[in-house]
Amino acid sequence: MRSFGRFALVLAAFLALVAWGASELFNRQAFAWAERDLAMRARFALEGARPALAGASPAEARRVLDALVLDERLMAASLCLPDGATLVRTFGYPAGFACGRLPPEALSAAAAGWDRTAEGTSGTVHVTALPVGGAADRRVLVLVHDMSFVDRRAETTRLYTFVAFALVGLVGAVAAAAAARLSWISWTTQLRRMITAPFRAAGQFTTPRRFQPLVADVRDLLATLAAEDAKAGATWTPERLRHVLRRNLGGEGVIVVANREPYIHERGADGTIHVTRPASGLVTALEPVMRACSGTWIAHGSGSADRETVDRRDHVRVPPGQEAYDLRRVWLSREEEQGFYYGLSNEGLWPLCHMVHARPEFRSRDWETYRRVNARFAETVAEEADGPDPIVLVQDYHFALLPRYLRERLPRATIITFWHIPWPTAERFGICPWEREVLEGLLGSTVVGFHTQAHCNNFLESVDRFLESRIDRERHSVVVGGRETLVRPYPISVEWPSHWAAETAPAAECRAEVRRQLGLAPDVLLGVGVDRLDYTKGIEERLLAVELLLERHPAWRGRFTFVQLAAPSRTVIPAYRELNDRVAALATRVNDRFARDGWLPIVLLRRHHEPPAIFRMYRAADLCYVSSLHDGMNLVAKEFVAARDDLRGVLVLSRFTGAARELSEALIVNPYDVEAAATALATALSMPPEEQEDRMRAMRAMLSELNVYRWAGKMLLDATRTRRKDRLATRLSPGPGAAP
Ligand code: ADQ
Repeated sequence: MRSFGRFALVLAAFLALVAWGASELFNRQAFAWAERDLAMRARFALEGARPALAGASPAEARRVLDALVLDERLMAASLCLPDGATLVRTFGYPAGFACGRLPPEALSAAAAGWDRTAEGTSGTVHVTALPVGGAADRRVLVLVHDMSFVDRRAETTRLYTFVAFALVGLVGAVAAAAAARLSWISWTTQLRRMITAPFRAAGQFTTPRRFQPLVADVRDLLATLAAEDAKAGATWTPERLRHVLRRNLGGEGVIVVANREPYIHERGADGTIHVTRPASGLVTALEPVMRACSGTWIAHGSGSADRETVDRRDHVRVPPGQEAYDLRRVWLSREEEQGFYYGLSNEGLWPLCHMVHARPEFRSRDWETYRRVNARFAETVAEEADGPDPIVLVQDYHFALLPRYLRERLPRATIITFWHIPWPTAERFGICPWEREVLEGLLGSTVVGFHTQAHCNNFLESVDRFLESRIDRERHSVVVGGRETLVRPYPISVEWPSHWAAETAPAAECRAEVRRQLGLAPDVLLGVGVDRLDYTKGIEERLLAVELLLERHPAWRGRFTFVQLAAPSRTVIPAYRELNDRVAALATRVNDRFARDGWLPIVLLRRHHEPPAIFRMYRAADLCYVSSLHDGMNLVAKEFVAARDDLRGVLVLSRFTGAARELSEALIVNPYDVEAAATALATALSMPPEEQEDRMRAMRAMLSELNVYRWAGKMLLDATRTRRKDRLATRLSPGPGAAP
C-alpha cells in the first residue's frame, strides 16, 4: 500500500505541473486573442461613430463618445489632437491615458492606428488610438477597453484545467492501480501455481522466462532439502532425525495420534499398578521415533489404571523412568470403543484391507461412532497444538476421517497420515459403503504413506474411481479441490540398533535359558513364531506346516520344537475368539500326534510377552517363521533380524508381507502352500552356519539403513517440502492488504 501511495503522489505532482503549463499556454493565447479582438472592436466602433463625429461640436462629440462607452467592455473614450490637447472625454476617463500622456506616435493623425495593453489603476486595459480621418480632421479617437474580463476568464480557465486534469489523474491513477493489482495477482497466481502445483506431466509445463530466477531459488531451497535427504551413505539415527526436525521444522515437537497407547497402566490382582507395552507393530515403530522427536502422543486410555496415572490435563510423561515425551489420553465409553474400535475399525476396515477371505461387517451405527470419535480426536489434537501449523502424525485405519476434520480446524497444519495395513484394490475397496468419505478424510493430509508402492497404486486407483480428482503418477500425488496430497511408500521398520537387542543377553545364554524354561534337550532345534492372535497372521497355516514337516521328515521328530508366542487380541470379536479356539485345537492335535518322551512339537504360549522375553526368544531360536496371509509390513521379521547379532538363525517369511520385498535373503514362502512351507522349514533347519551368516549379514546391513528413523525422516522431509511451498504460496497469495 505504501508504494501505491508514492505512485499516486508522483502522478498527482506530474499532473499538477502539466495542468499549470497547459493553463498558462491557453491563457497567453486567449490574451492575444482578446487584444486582437479589442483592437478590431475599436476600429468597428470608430467606423460606426465616424459619420456622427464628422463636423461635430465638442458637445455633440461628447454625446457620441458617451454612446460608445455604453458598450460594457469600453471603459472610456476621448478625442485628442496631435499636440496632446484633449477635445472631449467621457466621464471617469483614466488620467494615466490622458491625451497629453500618450506618446506622439499614438496621436499622429497620419498613423494607421496605435494599440497598447497596459496596467491601469483598476486592472489591465487595452488602449487604441485611431485617427478619426477626413481631409482636414486631425482628431484622434482614443478608446480605453477594460481587459479585466480576460483575467477573470484566465482564472476560470485555470480552475477548469486543474479540475479536468485532477479528474483525468484520478481516473488514470485508479486505472493504473487496478492494472498493477491485476498484473500482481496474475503474476503471483502464476508463480504460486508453479510452486504449489508442479503436478503436470513433464513437458506440459514450461517456466516463463520472468519466473525462472525465482523458481530457481525455490528449487535451490528444495534441493538443499533433497541433499539433506540423500546425504551419501548417511545412516538415519535418532540424532539425524532430531536434526531434521530442528533444521527443517524449527525443532517443533510432533503430535502423534494413534488408537493404541505406548504405555498402559494396569492394576494387577495384588492391587499394584504396573506398566505394559502393547503387542502392536505400530507402537513398536513409533515409540523410538517419539523418544527421538519428543512431543505428544494422543491415544485412547484403555488401561485399568490409566485414569489414576494422568494429571489434570489427562497427560502423563513417558517412558516411565526415562521421560521424553507426553502421553495424552482420550477416554472412550464402552459403546464408543465397541463402535469405533471393534466395530468399524476391526470388523469393517481391517478385513476390508486384508486378503484373508474374512467378510467385512459394516454397520451404520458403527460408522456414526467412528465419525464421532475421529472428530473428538481431531479436537484433542487442536487442543494440544502449540500454534496454527503443528506437525501431526496420524496413525492407521482407526483415523481415516481425522485428517480432514483437522484440516478444517487447522488449515495450515502439516498432517502426515500413515496407513499401517495394506490398501485393497479399488474393486474391493468399493465394498465399503462410505468409500468417498474415507478417501476424502484421508486426503485432508499433506502426506499419505503406505508400506509399499503396490498399496499406493491401489489407493490411487480407488481415488481415481470414486472421487473427482487429478492424479499425478509421476509426483505420486492427488489433487482434490485444489489441495495436493502426496501418496508415497515409506516402508516402516524397527529402531537400529535395537535397544532391546542391546539389553538382551548373548545368544548362547538365551539358548540355554529358553531351553531350560521349556524343558528342551540340548540337541533340539527351536523354531519361533511371535504374533498377535490374528487371522491375518496365518498361525494355523504355520502350525500345519510344522505338522507336515514332522510327517515328511521323521528325523525331526524329537529334535525340533516350534514355540508360538500369541498375544490375545480383539477377543471381543467372535472371529478372533474362534481363531483362538482353532489354534489351540490345532496345536493340541499336532502334539497328540507326535509328542513323545516329554518332547512336544508345538509350545503354544497364549499371552502377552514383554519385549525382553520376546528378544530372548528370537536369540534362542534357530528359525523364525512369519507366515502372514497378508501383512502391511510385519515387524516381527525385522525384529528377529535385529536381534541376531550372532549372525545365526534363519528367517522363513511369507511373500504376502511388505517385509518380503526388503528381506529377500529370507526363505520366502507362500504360507497357503503348506507343502512348500514345510520344505522351507526343513531347509532352514539344515542350513549350514556359513549360509545362515551370509544371509543374516545381508539382511542386517539392509536393516541398518532402512530403519525406523529413516521411515520417519523421509516422511518429515517430504512434508517439509510441502510445508515450505505452502508457506511461500501463502506469502505470495493476493489476500487482503497484499502489496503490489
Ligand atoms: P501388527 O499387526 O501389530 O502391526 P507386526 O508388524 O507384526 O504387526 O508387529 C507386531 C508387534 O507386536 C511386534 O513388535 C511384536 O514384537 C509384538 N508382539 C507380537 N506378539 C507379541 C506377544 N505375544 N506379546 C507381546 N508383543 C508381541 C501393523 C500391521 C503390520 C505393520 C505394523 C507396523 O499389521 O503389517 O508391520 O502395523 O506398521
